[in-house]
Amino acid sequence: MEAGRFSIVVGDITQSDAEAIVNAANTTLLGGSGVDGAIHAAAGPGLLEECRTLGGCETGHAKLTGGYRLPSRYVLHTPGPIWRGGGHGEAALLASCYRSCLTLAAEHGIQTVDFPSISTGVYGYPMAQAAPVALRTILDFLSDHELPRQVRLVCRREETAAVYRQAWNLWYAES
Ligand code: AR6
Repeated sequence: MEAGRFSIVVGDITQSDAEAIVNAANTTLLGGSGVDGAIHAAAGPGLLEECRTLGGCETGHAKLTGGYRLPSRYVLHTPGPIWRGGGHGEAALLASCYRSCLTLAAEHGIQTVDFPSISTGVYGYPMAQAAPVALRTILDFLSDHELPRQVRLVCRREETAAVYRQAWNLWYAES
């Protein structure tokens, strides 16, 4: 993979200038709290109207909508797994969220994608365990695909970014 295609940043994903941002949604796709609430608030009512037509989304899958009043042109909605101790396929489902979003982005010719830290808020996935799954899945995808050209992990808090950076350093040390 070309250096510079992936980065970890601290910020508010609703302000992102990426072509697509990812929403850590729930299976109804009808909004909620956390980053989901922030994205719907910033996008305005048009987003919810479009989401109502989608018939929900399974955990680990993804659906694409417009970005409405967001700076981003698209939103990729993906419901992450709820943490139930780790023995219920959570890691595979979390990896599937990242892969599904990246696959959908590539299919639509999307050049730049920003992800939040899926499942690590309301859904309770421990950060230290989510970070290596997220990292490995994104970096594996980028090494096999030309699109998206650039992917960022946008963390609301510096502590979250630090956990992802540590996982990234470990990934480099191992590969
Ligand atoms: N920009 C970037 N990251 C953010 C922002 C933001 N504006 N706001 C929060 N985060 P969560 P989940 C971070 O709870 O665990 C909703 O109700 C936050 O600090 O938003 O996948 C949905 O409808 C955390 O690190 O998503 C579902 O029901 C990360 O985003 C449920 O929550 C994810 O936290 C999904 O839970």
